[in-house]
Amino acid sequence: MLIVALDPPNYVDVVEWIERRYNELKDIVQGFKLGLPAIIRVGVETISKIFKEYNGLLIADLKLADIGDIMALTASILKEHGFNAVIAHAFVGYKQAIDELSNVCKKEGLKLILVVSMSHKGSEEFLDRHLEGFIEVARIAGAWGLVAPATRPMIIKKVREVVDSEMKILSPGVGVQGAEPGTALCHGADYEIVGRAIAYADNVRQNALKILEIQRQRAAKCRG
Ligand code: BMP
Repeated sequence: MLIVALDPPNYVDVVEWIERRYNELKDIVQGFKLGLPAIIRVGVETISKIFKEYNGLLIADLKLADIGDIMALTASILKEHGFNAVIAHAFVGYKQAIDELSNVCKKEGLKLILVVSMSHKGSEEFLDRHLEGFIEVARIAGAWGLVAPATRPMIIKKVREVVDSEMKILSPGVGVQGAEPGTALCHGADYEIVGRAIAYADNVRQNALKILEIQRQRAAKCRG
């Protein structure tokens, strides 16, 4: 299961860049994730036009980390513009923060995804010390999914052992950040998030197919 992060580089026509990748990949991946590099450059209005016909996961990755009212307002705006999932940080806590965001997500039919650990080294400095607490926030909030790093698969394993099997685990860090395709899936993730290894390749579709095949082979081995 594959989600492609569309983070357009500088000096490209962003609309054309996103459209091309969307058209080349939409029938073979489960979803797309757009974050600040795409959203601040073309805005949600334009993004909603590009993905108008899309039925897969369309994740707004603004890594929300604010008071509840403002995250809730942001989530409604994103929903109005066609996104069907939003990512927020769990570290802001439940009360007057994730509780309010979660209520709006439920009301609007948005999937709430909470970051419990990250793929870069600095995640060990603060975030990872509170992993259990963040998982608890996600559990109380009834989050749809969690972000946990493909670069440190033992964290995924730990998360999978304690969360409900219904809760999805989405794992970035595959490709450029070093994790091999399929490793996160073998440790309990539901989706691997891949950005540059696909979106920056000369042949985007061919690279995505290659990654899907490696995922398939590795998952077949580890799942027996
Ligand atoms: P790439 O495969 O090009 O490294 O991109 C990874 C994507 O996942 C980026 O959009 C990044 O913002 C996101 N991400 C991450 O790399 N690590 C995390 O812990 C959380 C993320 O959302």
